[in-house]
Amino acid sequence: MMKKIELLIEKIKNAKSIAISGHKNLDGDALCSTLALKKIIELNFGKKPVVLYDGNIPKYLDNVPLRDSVCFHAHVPEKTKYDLYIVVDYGTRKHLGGVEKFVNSADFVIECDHHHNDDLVGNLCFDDTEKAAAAQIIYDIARKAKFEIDDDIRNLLAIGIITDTGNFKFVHNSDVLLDMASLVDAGVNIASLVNLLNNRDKKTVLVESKAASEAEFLMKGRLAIATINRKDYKKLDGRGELVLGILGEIHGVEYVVLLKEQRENQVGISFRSRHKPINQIAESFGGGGHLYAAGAVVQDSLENVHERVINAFKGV
Ligand SMILES: [Mn+2]
Repeated sequence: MMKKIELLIEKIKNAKSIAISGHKNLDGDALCSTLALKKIIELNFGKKPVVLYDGNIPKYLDNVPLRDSVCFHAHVPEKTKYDLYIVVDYGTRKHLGGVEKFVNSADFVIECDHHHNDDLVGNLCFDDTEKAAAAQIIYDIARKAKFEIDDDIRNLLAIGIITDTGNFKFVHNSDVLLDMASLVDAGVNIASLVNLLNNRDKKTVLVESKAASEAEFLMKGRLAIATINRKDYKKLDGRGELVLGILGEIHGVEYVVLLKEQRENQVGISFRSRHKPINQIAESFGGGGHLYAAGAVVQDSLENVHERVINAFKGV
């Protein structure tokens, strides 16, 4: 680990241009761990990395520190070449979206991720699928390298952890709680960060509540399937975490599936599971993710995807 950190430090020191990105359509961890890393590099190396993104940043993240310092990828000239590209919480190559061309053309790529992925983009990898959030990997590097960190960085790392654990509901080991404890000891206030995140758009909350109230229950109530059609999808901000959360709270529900009709013949699927790993089902749809929370994007009609999902759960 120390050898890898030495190489990371050397690469940052020698880079004239540095870019950082998470996955397309950012969530709290993707946004906040990239912003935390940006600030760490600014504080410790006096350099100004750019955080590039593709897709949407949900409104509930509007008030996170340094939110305004991200740059939409299409605002950067196509031929721009970076000496160093750091991808954090990126998932897989295809989740990079519009920033992939910049990652491909960079001289050196470092990755810090906690997703399962067989096609790594990094020349130097700080990957750990045991981590609940990519923010923990950034925190780990910062501590081992003895980097200076400030309140913005601590709050950003804490938000990455809070959002990826669903306010600590998806914690599977104490490791993430120990990281949070050390952030709290250094001044992070969890209650005020949770409050800062309670900032959702009314339209999306109403669309998500409607999808939850119209959900169907199969397999004797063990499988809940909710659908957001194309018209409502336009009002959705984020991935539909509320629908997944509401249905997952119901007694007897083991699996929750959310189908989002993103456009004609394109459906985004989110899978959640209480006890059994669900990532293999997501992979059978060409997607992936974590053991109990995974997803896929399928080029097919909503009707067909709905039927295929039901078939995929036969025998589960
Ligand atoms: Mn993450």
